[in-house]
Amino acid sequence: MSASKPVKKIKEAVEKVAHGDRIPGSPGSGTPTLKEPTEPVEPLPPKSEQDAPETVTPTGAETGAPKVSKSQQGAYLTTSQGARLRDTDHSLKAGPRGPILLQDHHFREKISHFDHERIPERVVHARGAGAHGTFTAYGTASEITKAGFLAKGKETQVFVRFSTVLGSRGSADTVRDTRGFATKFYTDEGTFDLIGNNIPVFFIQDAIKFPDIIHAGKWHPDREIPQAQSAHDTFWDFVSLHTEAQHHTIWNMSDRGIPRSYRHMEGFGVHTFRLINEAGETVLAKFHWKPKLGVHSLDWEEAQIAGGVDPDFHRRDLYDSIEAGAFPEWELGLQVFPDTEDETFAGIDLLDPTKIVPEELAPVQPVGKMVLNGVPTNFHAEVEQVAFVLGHLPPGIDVTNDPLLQGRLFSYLDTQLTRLGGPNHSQIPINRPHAPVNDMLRDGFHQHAVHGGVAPYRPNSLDAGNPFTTDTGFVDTPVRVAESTKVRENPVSFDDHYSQVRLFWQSMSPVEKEHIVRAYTFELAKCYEQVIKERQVQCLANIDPVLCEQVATGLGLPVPKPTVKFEAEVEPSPVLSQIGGEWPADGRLIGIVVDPAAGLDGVDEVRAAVFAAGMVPLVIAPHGGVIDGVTVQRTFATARSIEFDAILLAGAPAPAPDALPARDAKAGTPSSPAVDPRVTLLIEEAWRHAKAIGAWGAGVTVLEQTGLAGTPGVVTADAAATALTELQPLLAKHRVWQRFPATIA
Ligand code: HDE
Repeated sequence: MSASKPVKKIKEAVEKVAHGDRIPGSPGSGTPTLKEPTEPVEPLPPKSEQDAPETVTPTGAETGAPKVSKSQQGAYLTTSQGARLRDTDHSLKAGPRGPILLQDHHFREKISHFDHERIPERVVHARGAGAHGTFTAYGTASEITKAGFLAKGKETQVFVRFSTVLGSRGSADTVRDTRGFATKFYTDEGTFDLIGNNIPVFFIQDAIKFPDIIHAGKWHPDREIPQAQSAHDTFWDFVSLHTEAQHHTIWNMSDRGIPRSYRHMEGFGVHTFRLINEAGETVLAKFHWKPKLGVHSLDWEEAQIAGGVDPDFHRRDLYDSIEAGAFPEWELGLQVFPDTEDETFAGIDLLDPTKIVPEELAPVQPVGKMVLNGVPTNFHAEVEQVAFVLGHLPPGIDVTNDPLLQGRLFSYLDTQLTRLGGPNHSQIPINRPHAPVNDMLRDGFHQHAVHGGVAPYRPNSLDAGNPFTTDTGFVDTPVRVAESTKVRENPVSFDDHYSQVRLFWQSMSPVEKEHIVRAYTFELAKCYEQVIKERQVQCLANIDPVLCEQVATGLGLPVPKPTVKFEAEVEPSPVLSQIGGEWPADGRLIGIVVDPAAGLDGVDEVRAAVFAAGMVPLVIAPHGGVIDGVTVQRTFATARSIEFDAILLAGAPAPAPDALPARDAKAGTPSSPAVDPRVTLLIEEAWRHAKAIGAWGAGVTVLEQTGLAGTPGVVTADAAATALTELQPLLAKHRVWQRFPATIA
């Protein structure tokens, strides 16, 4: 390649990419034409300007991500010092067959930098995905907090990172675990980090026990298995001995432990915070994120299949939905309580992070809306390097004495020191505040600022006394600390470990109870130690006799008597159940199975209708390419039902002669099923996971052959559009709940 040739634009190549030439067989594509260029060319256009394949960008909507080149900046490869390079593919050797010379600076720089590309993964929440967005305040909180970002109409940029807790960076998304939901609000008055979870309570009441619960939940130290699982002895050993963990554990064992997507999760600040208004008046408050799409979970079998078929299931959903223009959306809400001396509400200790305040007693009041509309440009720079720190609070929001919260105030700043290599991690682009910074922090590893001035101290006269403090800044609320003795103790009110676990169980619908029973039974059956199973079953006896009896039966254990006596019956909180509502179907995925031989009548029409309803259609055919002008997005080999929220059948062919033996083949007897067994599997799985199924035309015959026609949530119609219309109300309910057996009242 000659270095002297002028840079030539490769408009044609770019246009080909933009029009889907990367999808072999897409309309007008012919043979893929993108080849390695042989002379300097301009890099490909920024990601946000490219039309990704039709499957994920139906609206072509703009994302909020910064517009930078997907490739490097500029045409010529250089060293880190800007020296242009002539060769990067051959190391400098003493002759073509000789050893590499130490003198090869480019080799050493390239390999050495590569050797250090990874940073330590987070000790917890290592596996995550993040996105950019905007928060817009309703102004409804202005009377209780002076936080400027909550003033009416105020827009604030945000970055959100979702995560699992236990697994390593490369672990599967759909494991049963708590999910992190951490939001960085880049407010004008300094960054606010709201670091929450999708479960409103925590395992422990005092931060000093965090290493214990995490050592118990993570892999066993001798073999480093299992990965991202709580279904093992050490986890159940700890939570059965340490009964304050039982509340969080039942949430994990419920469907909340396996969310359908990040877009379908609630978020909770967990702790009680203190809000301060302009007049200096205070209230206590809990933060809640309410998803626009409602809370929706996976079925356990679905989650397990996804772990193998698509370990990036949640990450992919987040990015695909943003690129599809179905921007994930949440309302931020507050539960507000008077700031009384005893810091309780309705008898519930607000400083105990293992307790909720039922929404029926303190409704969640909406204070703003968050929309995520930008995917990261570079995962490492943004998602890996983002550092959430609990002490990042703007004026108007303060902490309480919750002992878990107090400990976290130390941990988050501390952990970044090793993870991000020193004290200047706030200077990393994703962590830079959008408010002007004028601190007196100096030097240290990775210092990027070139600080002027000679007096980074106060008071000074040499820098004209700058910088000054101001009364409009952050004020630590003058809260009275009760005169007391220095002790290592909890308040007595923290001793109740069971009443709210019972409350949660009793708030579930029969189907959800069934799922909880199965989850406990599965997880405990994975333990080797009998004594651990027995101890946890004893804990279940203290929660509810039916729960205990069902799990004990599944494990083949005797049913113990409760050791805890409830003074009064608990009041259920129906709002905790995921079932019964109807929600928008934005960005839901509809698989459309077609039979090329039968023709694609109505497919274009139904695709347009799916798009118009804000959902994404994916055409599934026996082979890839374009059939009757319609691009195939999944083949029978790549489609699994976990990906789709509903299946529409336009038709399905009989299996090809070289297909795998059919499911119902008897030994030695060749079988010739009428429908391709992969389609049968797709439909049967969708049915088992209580998803809506519809058919028209030749598809109706296929449904009849599977024997599922006429069962709940399976609709048939003469025309494609009618089939979709009948499917939509089922999607709004998330699942066809009556398909799940529910024997528990
Ligand atoms: Fe965390 N937690 N945590 N945690 N946590 C971390 O900070 C810690 C707790 C949560 O996407 C770490 O930067 C202690 C509760 C999320 O980057 C670390 C205690 C809640 C994330 C840490 C808790 C959370 C973290 C690891 C007990 C929900 C991921 C990496 C007192 C309200 C943030 C890091 C991200 C991450 C410590 C308990 C949520 C080690 C000591 C309760 C969402 O600092």
